[in-house]
Amino acid sequence: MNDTNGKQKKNRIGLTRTDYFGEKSTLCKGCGHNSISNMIITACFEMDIIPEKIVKFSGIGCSSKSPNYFLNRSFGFNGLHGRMPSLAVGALFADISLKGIGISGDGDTANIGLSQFKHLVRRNMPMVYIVENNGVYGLTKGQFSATAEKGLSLKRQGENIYLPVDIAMEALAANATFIARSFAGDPKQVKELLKAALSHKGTAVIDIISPCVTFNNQEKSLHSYSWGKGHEAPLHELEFVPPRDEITIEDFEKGTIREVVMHDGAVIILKKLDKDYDPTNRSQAVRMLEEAIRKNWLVTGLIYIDPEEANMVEMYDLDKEPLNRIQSERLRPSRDSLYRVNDQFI
Ligand SMILES: Cc1ncc(C[n+]2csc(CCOP(=O)(O)OP(=O)(O)O)c2C)c(N)n1
Ligand code: SF4
Ligand SMILES: [Mg+2]
Repeated sequence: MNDTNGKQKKNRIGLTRTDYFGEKSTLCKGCGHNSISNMIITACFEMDIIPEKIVKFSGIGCSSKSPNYFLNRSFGFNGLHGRMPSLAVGALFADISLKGIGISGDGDTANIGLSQFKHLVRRNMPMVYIVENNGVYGLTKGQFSATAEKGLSLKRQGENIYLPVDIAMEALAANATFIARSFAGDPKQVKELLKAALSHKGTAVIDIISPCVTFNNQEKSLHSYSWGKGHEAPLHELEFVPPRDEITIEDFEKGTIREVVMHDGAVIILKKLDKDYDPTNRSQAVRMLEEAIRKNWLVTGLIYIDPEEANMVEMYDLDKEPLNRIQSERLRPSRDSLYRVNDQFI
């Protein structure tokens, strides 16, 4: 991104987009995961995020390698397969000055890590939880994952005989406060959802259909580029307006928009398409997901949001000073206070 003098454009904190880069990706060319990493870079750059204020987490998988490919200046922790949520809970509880970005795969989240995922979500940790969903275990050469559709037939795997797990539905059942679905082939929507997710105070789950071009990209597969391109059905057109920017209503036709005000004052603007969908209505979200599952619809957009529900930091009423910065002298009870406690039991 260059300005009119050909110089790299800077954001409000003086950083260029390059300052948000990671290492060069070693994933296959055309893998959906690469496109998501690019959108994370752009969203963080455009939101003027200080990279050192982000902490990255992942489990195991091609998807879980992705944190290496964005935000080199942020700390990151690559954990065990399916165990990223417990890592994230510990780290974000210890340092409440950080925002988490977790990258997982469909195998990492919907197979081995399903219970970890659900407990993270119900604790409403302040983090973005991205599932790069391709219906297979890419890293271990394309076995069916729990999100693969029944009847999917792959060259070396035969036919999948099981019904799939729907990540958005699982998140809803676990009382997630932000649930979205997108498609790696729709980078604009991915970017706007990422911005909204980064502004959410609790756990923001984004299930992104992210095709594995090596093991699961045949035309009829529900996780392929061609299926996504031909069948994506957005619930709304979505735009994120940060708290510092004014909403200019002339940009939108009155009566066709719905605004969701976030806790930090940012606004998500949802332009109605043919459907009149309200993402703050939980029962409408359940009905819509049920119908989408039944009819194999790739419904994308903001599925559900509750911007006010307390996150884990608020539940524990933690002090503003992060626990990991408090010196041991202040954490350790004084000799006098210990005597006072002991005296109560004499
Ligand atoms: C405890 C454990 N079991 C199995 C594995 C082998 N394994 C590594 S990655 C992976 C699945 C990755 O699939 P997914 O999360 O969908 O990521 P993708 O590679 O498709 O992006 C498996 C089964 C492991 N590393 N650890
Ligand atoms: S094997 Fe599939 S998921 Fe893994 S990098 Fe290649 S295209 Fe991506
Ligand atoms: Mg996968």
